[in-house]
Amino acid sequence: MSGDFFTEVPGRIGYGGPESSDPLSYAVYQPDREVLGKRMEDQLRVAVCLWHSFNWPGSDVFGVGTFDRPWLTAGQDAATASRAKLDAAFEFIDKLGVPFFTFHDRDVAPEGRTYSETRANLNASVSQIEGHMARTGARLLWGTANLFGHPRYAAGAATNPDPDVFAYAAAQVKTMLEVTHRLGGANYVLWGGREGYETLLNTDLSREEAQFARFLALVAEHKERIGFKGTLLIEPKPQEPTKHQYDYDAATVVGFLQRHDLADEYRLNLEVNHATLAGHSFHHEVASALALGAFGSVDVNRGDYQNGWDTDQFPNSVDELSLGLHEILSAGGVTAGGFNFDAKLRRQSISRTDLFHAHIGGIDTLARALLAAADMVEHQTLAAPRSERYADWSKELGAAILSGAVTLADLERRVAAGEIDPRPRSGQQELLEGSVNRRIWAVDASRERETKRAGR
Ligand code: XUL
Ligand code: CO
Repeated sequence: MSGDFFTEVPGRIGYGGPESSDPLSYAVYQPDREVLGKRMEDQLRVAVCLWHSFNWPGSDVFGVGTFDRPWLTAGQDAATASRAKLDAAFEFIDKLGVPFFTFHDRDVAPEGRTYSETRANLNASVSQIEGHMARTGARLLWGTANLFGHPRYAAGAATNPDPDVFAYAAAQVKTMLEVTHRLGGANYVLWGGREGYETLLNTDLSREEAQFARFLALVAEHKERIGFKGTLLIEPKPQEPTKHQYDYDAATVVGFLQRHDLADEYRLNLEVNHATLAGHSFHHEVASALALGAFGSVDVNRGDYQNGWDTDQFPNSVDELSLGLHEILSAGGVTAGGFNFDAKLRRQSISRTDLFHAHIGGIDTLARALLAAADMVEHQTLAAPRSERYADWSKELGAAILSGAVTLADLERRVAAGEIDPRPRSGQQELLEGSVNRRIWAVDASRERETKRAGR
């Protein structure tokens, strides 16, 4: 297997099973294992993101980079550095054995002195990416444009008070949408990093909303024009970097899209840590997006429950992911979307191999959650009690109310006549919590049996 950056990992990470003592093997993730009629790899469509892992040196607001990322050292020739970065990134993706990757324009090519130079830098990197894709079989889950890093975007991109900035952002997205199309991307993501405000004292909310809607309409038009068949995704996040971001959460984004007649054009890319920042659970955001017909894809990671910011840690809670995955599987699973590891190492995790440990642990957590979720779908653990709970809405009274066949006066008449006399019923929360845990434990037990049978 080619590559000389991650030399401590000689080949592709394989399945070792839960009893394996080799940390450079998967305990759960088995691409070919069948889960609800699909290969595990196709249920999860795992992606590695190029920004946290290859384009971030491990700096924070208090300190400089700590990681061993030679291509990020200052003073090098930009094209050579970019090539080294892509070589290492695709060596990693290939060795990890996952099907997808994701990137921003600026992750793979630096900003030049002029827009044309920037675009030429990007095109050169994209040609190299094509070569890596052909060689390794890696595919693009989504591309996106970085509309938040450069100082020109400090007051927003589409929502900037200066139309010149809107135009610049439009040019950047046009190029990156075309790049995503050229690379056969399954989706294109828009995260409104600075589409929000720092203070209402200088902000005209209605103007910024109109600008943002115009921008999204232009993007959808261009998608049609170039014949890109992937899904356009908006990634909700409530704050950080700005004090308040317009794409606050799933429900806010869908309301915005509906107000501007854009709901058919866009779906959502939900991120676990963004859900918690919005005061929701990941389960809530997934269930809301599905109920609103807007679910698209997932940025999988986790937050820290003591911190109020986006820590973007690798996921390690099966419980947290199982419930969200259960909703997704119940609705038929991901289609064009997938699970993108928008997660980053802690600053002290400085060995090259730490990047493998982080992804292997995260992917195993996700795979384990998938098995638990599939088991709940098969056993109708939540589907059966849910449909039982609403069963009366299919009977005479419920159906008449929903079809509009009765008025308030009709209902009052029947209540007054004593014909309708509701009796409270149990919501059974603790019973259901126990049922979910039983399924999670049952998956553990059956895996233990399998391991014993395999003689491991
Ligand atoms: C920021 C974030 C982004 C988007 C892509 O919190 O999640 O990395 O996923 O721009
Ligand atoms: Co994200």
